[in-house]
Amino acid sequence: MKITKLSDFFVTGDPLIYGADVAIGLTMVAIVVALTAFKRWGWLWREWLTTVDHKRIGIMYVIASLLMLFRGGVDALLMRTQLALPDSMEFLKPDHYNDIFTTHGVIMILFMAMPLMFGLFNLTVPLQIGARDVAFPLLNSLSFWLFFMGAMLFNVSFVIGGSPEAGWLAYPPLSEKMFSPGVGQDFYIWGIQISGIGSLMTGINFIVTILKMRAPGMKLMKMPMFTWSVLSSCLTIILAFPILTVTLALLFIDRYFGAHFFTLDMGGNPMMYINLIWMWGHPEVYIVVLPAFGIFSEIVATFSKKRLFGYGSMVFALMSISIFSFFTWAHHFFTMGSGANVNAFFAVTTMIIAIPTGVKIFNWLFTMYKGKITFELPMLWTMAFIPCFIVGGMTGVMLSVAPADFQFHNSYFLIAHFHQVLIGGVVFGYFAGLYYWWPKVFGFKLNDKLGKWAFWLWNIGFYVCFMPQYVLGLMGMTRRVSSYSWDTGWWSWNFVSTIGGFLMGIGFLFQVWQILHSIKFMERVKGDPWGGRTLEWSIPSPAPFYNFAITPKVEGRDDWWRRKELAAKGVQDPPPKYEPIHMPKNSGTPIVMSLFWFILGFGFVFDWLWLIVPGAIGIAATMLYHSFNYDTDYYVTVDEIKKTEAKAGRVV
Ligand code: HEM
Ligand SMILES: [Cu+2]
Repeated sequence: MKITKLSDFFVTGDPLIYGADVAIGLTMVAIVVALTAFKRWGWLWREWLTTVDHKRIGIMYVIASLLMLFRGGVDALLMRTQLALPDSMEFLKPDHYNDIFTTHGVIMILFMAMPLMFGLFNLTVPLQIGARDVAFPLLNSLSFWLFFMGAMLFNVSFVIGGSPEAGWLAYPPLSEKMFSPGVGQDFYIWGIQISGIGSLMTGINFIVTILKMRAPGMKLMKMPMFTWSVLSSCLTIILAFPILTVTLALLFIDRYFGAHFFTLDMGGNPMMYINLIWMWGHPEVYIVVLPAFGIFSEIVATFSKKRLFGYGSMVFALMSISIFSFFTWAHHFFTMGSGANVNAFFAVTTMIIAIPTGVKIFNWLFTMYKGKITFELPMLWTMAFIPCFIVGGMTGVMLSVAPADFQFHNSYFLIAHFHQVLIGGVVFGYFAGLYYWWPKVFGFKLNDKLGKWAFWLWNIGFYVCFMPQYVLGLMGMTRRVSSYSWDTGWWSWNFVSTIGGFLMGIGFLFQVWQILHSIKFMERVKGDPWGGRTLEWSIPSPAPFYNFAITPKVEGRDDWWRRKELAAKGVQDPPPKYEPIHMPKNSGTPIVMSLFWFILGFGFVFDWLWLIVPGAIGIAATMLYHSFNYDTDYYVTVDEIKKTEAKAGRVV
């Protein structure tokens, strides 16, 4: 793009955006000043930016995703504010509203849910399977930095160049050059593409980790349920994400080189895009929800003090959901004229998914039955999830009835449905996981009282916000409208809905407060604060950098529980015999290479060859440089292990 005046580059003219400019500028200055004043640059680089430790990478994922939850949440509240004040006032102009629902959707799914999920994978999986790290630690760090740079590239669009505004899935022809001539759509393509490569690599990394790195004795059917859910999610990732990569690449070729894959003139077809994007998009929603199922399984068993009911059927349900998720994509366009037979097929395959999901819910309920339940925060979130997800699932089945969908399609009924499963299932699930594993990761507990406030605000806010939207949908309010007239009778429902949105926003603030408060009054915990069942609870909290001083030998499911039972009967573990531990060294390659990806992406967005070329050369050069680096690992000495273990205070 040729820049002839300032407003070609910086987004101008909107007071909200000027406010954001100032806030971003001030925050960056504050960060730089703080790092310099406290002499923390070296520490940041050595301990965090170049780390290959899965636990630290997990923490960085969690922090980044919570920031994105904030950004996506602000977007949501801006939209809800506009919808509470229709007609009379143009708080958001229609164009700006388009920007915001597009960035909100993309950020929530790709830059909030996905990284929060990867954060939990990283924090937990190696510990659950008794491993020292993931299979490819350096690749893991590269995945994180690619996600991060992709997210940043996408995020700068609202102050530089302009946001995408063709919806979160960017249907052509609207997303083609002809109808979206600005750079927003290119930010969309490159932001998602770069982070998507990272996601694909994470999928591969965790599949290999789970298949190859389990402690001796941990047969597949002895794995903790969360690990199973990660495996099923990652298998879905490696089948689905290549479809996304290709689809976005084709859209890029359309926009950049004037090809016509997705335009009707010159023989292309937008329907092709819509099929492809949903072949990724539908499995994507299962990719994010399956790990939540795994989290609930761990929590329900731990806080009911019982082993998980129906282990085998849980595994079977996870796997069949990931397979079936690939045969349902056309339910997203029942109304687009596929014909009755095609619609019937996809309606039935969609409804079938309710069966394994129902099996899982019954298994959780049976696990709780006659259990000694304690209502700690992770368990509260799990209990809130179950009814919420049942209602969301049932409205989903309603939508999957093809003829009925002609009524519901693109109405607020749909918006209410998918927020119910995404918030009630995914967000509540990951919160539960975060509360559950927090003491493991950081070695201290989160304040209970503030956490309960947050819990109730989120839950009440959720129902106040989204139940009215089912009604609005039935009253005929369609999605993606920024205004409506008073005589529709929609105002009061929308107003209530907006109040609910703000309650959830306050809930989020309580969580931030909860974290800050708990850091201040740090309540230290031992290795096993909840009375856990799986291996991650058998080592100190926070885990030493090498995780397990001695690789555990696994004999049963819930092996840590089994060992505790044996210990209660007086059976003692033999005294540990330490051996040197082989560890990977930190590396700057991932962050440097990802920075070059950012430069390349930015160059493509503005079509600046002078930026594309150094970006591409930089990527190739870092790769080449790294392939000549043989100094990648080291051994931790027995002495150091002994010292670290003594300091951490072994739990057994
Ligand atoms: C925290 C409370 C949330 C509120 C108040 C909220 C609100 C909204 C609103 C007002 C819209 C626009 C509806 C329209 O005009 O079509 C929307 C769309 C959307 N939201 Fe949310 N949202 C929330 C959380 C989430 C979460 C957690 C996710 C995903 C994990 C999510 C994913 C989406 C998606 C994919 C869209 C569709 C965007 C599009 O039409 O292209 N939202 N949301
Ligand atoms: Cu779907």
